[in-house]
This record gives sequence, structure tokens and C-alpha cells, in this order.
Amino acid sequence: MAEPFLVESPNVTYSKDFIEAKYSYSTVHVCKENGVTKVRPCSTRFTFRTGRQVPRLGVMLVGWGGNNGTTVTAAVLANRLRLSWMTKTGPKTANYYGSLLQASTVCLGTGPSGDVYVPFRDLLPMVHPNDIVFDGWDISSLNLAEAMKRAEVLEWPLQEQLWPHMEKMKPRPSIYIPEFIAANQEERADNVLRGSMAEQVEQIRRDIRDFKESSGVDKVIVLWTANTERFCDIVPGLNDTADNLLRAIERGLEVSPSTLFAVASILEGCAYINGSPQNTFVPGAVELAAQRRVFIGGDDFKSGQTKLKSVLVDFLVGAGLKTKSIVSYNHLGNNDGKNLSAPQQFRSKEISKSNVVDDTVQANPVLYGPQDKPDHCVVIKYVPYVGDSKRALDEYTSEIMMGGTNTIVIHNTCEDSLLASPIILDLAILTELCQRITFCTEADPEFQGFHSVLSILAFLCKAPLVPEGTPVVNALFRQRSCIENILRACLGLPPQNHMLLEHKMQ
Ligand code: NAI
Ligand code: DG6
Repeated sequence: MAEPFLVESPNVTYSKDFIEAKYSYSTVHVCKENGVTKVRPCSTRFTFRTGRQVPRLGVMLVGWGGNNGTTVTAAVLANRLRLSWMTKTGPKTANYYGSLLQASTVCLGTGPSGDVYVPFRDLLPMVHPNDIVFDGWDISSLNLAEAMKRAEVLEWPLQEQLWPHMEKMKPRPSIYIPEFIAANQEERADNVLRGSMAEQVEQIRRDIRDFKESSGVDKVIVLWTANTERFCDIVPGLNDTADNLLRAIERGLEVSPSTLFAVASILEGCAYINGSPQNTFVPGAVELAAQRRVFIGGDDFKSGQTKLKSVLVDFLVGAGLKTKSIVSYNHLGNNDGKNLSAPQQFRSKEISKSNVVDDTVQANPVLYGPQDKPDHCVVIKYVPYVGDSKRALDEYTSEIMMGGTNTIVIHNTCEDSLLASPIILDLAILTELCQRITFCTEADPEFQGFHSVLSILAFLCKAPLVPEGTPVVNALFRQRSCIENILRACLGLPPQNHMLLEHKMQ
């Protein structure tokens, strides 16, 4: 297998099947002893092993006929077919802009003529998005060509070229429980499964197996990009343990469609990612994933306004400015906006958009007391005319030196689904890569995989799902460094420290 580069180090070996790297993980332990804060640097020896065989990957989208589902499918086809099309501002060609893995770079090290950058995707063997095979479900029966037209995201000359390919794709009938999404979605629900809840979960499991067999893919990942659901109550005896959740499904009690898909995927051994804000991963689903050692990840794609917020508040508070008020207003006219115009579904989105500054604020006790946090208001309005072109307006007001204030206002206009689609690809490709990484330590020499709650996906999610007791990191560049440095560790390379000491000497 041809690697784009080889690491030459006594700590790194390449065999036919694996890249194996010995790595020293440095941390700092802080504790209080007899009233004195003691700070102790520590080091743990890890061995990382990464499988080099890249599988043929199938991705099944729940909500395949929606704006994100059709756009990501069309984008991959257009890239695979190397399509270009004419617009009023000239010809455009298919690309993967907005994908961390495909369109951003990392610094490998320094060469004779300075820093050497490689695409993120070249760090370790990864699936190429052009090779992903899509399938999925939707409560709407439109084929993918008609659904792409309904989405009004892509230019018509491109749609025309994609039409013969997309019209052959038809979403599988899905689980529809009307009370979980807005009532205004009912008119598109003409492709729904019948039968008991348990029978419907069985059908989803059969669909996954059928797709795997008929497409010849080696692996399937299932990703929810369907409508935002309302939150579920966590009820002891209902969804608090894996056994109770499975029993609740048998008895047809309150379980959301997104959780039913999660259960079906986990039982099929397929990683499941939640691209929407609702609490799909009730404790019973998390426990089931842990029992079956299947990855789960989410929640809610971090695509535009929230991504910027997780940079801007990190910058403001990190620069010592006390952000006091954040007001985020957005209006959009796609079907997502229509669904979010219902109060319960809006509430799910409001929660996931609001928690994104918490860790940054809590990390600065110089500026913020224990109960102190910025006012944070999130508004979403449905305006059909603007379609998928979401408008987002943000106002950040911070206290600066000596009683002054600094107000920053941002206006952002952008096609929502063209931001979300590369994130869907990154989520699937990164998850697949993590399935090929195992590691051990000197203290625990048996190789193991990552925790089933795959928190490395945090960069791509508004409300990162993390294992219980783990700190939640929202700050975007810390999240990016986490991915970059773990992938570097798999190659026995030190974390990127940006110290540039070699340039700071006389
Ligand atoms: P959309 O409304 O165009 O697509 C959702 C699709 O899901 C629809 O085709 C609908 O028929 C289908 N659906 C609803 N319930 C279903 C079920 N139980 N089973 C199967 N299909 C079902 O929405 P869009 O714009 O594609 O967004 C999808 C999700 O991604 C939404 O929850 C949205 O909030 C979330 N999201 C979108 C972002 C973006 O930038 N576009 C960013 C963050 C999250
Ligand atoms: C309105 O906020 C609709 C939402 O689905 C968002 O467009 C989506 O969650 C993206 O949000 P953000 O904050 O990452 O731009």
C-alpha cells in the first residue's frame, strides 16, 4: 500500500496490515496536599496500532431525501464523476470545500524550505469520499433526483447532469412517530413503516443487512440527518438502561424514531451518528453501545453560526475580555426551518446552540464567578423565501478595560446544506478510521479501541457527546488539535506545540 509519506523512527513500524507507533503521552496532574497545590508532570507509554486496509464504506442516512441527504449524495456523485457546470458567474467544478479531512491541511514538520503541509486525509489511511456508497431512509417517498429538486440547493445545470444517477435512488420506508417532529411535516410522510415498534426496528436491521449484501460494502455507518425531534424524558424503567430500553421497544412505549434507529444500528454492529440536537442517546442507548462496543457520536452538526461562536468566544475570553451578552438570530426557509418553527423542536435546537460557550466561560475564573455566565439568546425564524440560504446575525458584547464595552456584530449568509454535507462526510470517514485504531499502555497491555462514545468527533458537533465524567470541549481549535494530535500519535509524532523554539534562539 503506497503511503503519501513514511515516518522513519525506531518507534514506528509498518507491517502489511498495520502502522504501529510507540508514543509517550504527557499530561500534568494537579492536586492539593496540605493546602498546597502540587503540579506533577506525568508520562504514559502508549502503543497505537492502525489498520492499513481501507474498507469499502457504506453510509446509510436517515432523512436521505432531505436537504442534507440529497446534497451530500449529489456532491459525492459530482466529485466522483468530476462534473462541472455553468453559473452566471462562470463555470464551477465539484469539490470538497468545508471538509476538514479533504480540504484542510496539517503541518507534518519542517523541511529545507520551511514547513511541510499535507492534506489532513493523508495523515493515515482513510476512506475517500468518492468511494462512499449511500443508501438510506426517508418518510417522504420522492426519489433522490426529485428530492434534490425540492431542496433547491444545487444549481439546475448540475442537477440535470446528476438526474439520471439520482433518480434511481429511492429512500427506504422509515419509522414515523408524528409526535416527535413538527405537525407541519405530516404532508410529506408517505413512505412509512407499519407494524409494532419492535417489528419496525427489525425491518431497519434487515435494511442494513440488505444494503450491506446488495452493495458489497465492507462496513456500514448509519447517520441521522432527519428532522430535529423533540427531547425525550429520561424515565427510570423506560430508557435508563439497555435492558429497559429494549423492553420498552418490545412493549411499544415512548421511544423516539432516532433512538430506534440507534438501537437497530448498534444491534447490527454499525456505528451511529446523530446530526440533530435531540437526546437520541438516552442512557439505555449509551449503555447498549458500550455493551456491544459500537461507536456512537453526535450531537447536531456544527456547521456555521455555532462553529464561529466556538471560535469567537474562545478568542474573546481567551484574550481576557469578559463577554457578557451573546444574541444569535437566524432565519431560514428550508424544511429544517419549517420543522423548527414548532416550539418543542425549536427548544431542542435552542439547547444545543446555547451550551457551546459553557466550557470556555467556566475555564476563566478570573473573569467569571461560579454562577456567572453571559446572557445568551438564540432566535430561529422560518422565512420560506430564503430557502436553504440561511441568514445568521450575531451580536457579542464584552466588557473591556476600565468599564468600556466592545460590541461585535456579524452577518452571515450561507447555504446551510452545503456547510453540513462535508461535515457528514468527515463524521463518517473519521468514525471509520477510529474503528481501525487500537491502543494499549504498559499498565494495560491488551489492545483496546476508543470508548464507544466517540468524543473525537467533537469538532463536527454542536453539543459533543462525551463519555460520562469527561470534560466537554467546545472551543473549535482545541477540538481540531485533538483530532490532529491523536492522528499524529498514531504515527509516533509529537503533538503540534507551535513553540517554534528553533526560531527563537540567537
Ligand atoms: P430536511 O428537513 O431537509 O431533511 C430532513 C429529512 O428527514 C426530510 O426529508 C424528512 O422527510 C426526513 N424525516 C423526518 N423524519 C424522519 C424519520 N423518522 N425517518 C426518516 N426520515 C425522516 O432537513 P435538513 O436541512 O436536511 O437537516 C437535517 C437535520 O440536520 C435537521 O435536524 C437539522 O436541524 C440538522 N442540522 C442541519 C444543519 C445544516 O447546516 N443544514 C446543521 C446542523 C444540524
Ligand atoms: C437554524 O438555526 C437551523 C439549524 O438547523 C441550523 O442551521 C443548523 O443547526 C446550523 O447551525 P449552526 O449554528 O451551526 O449554523
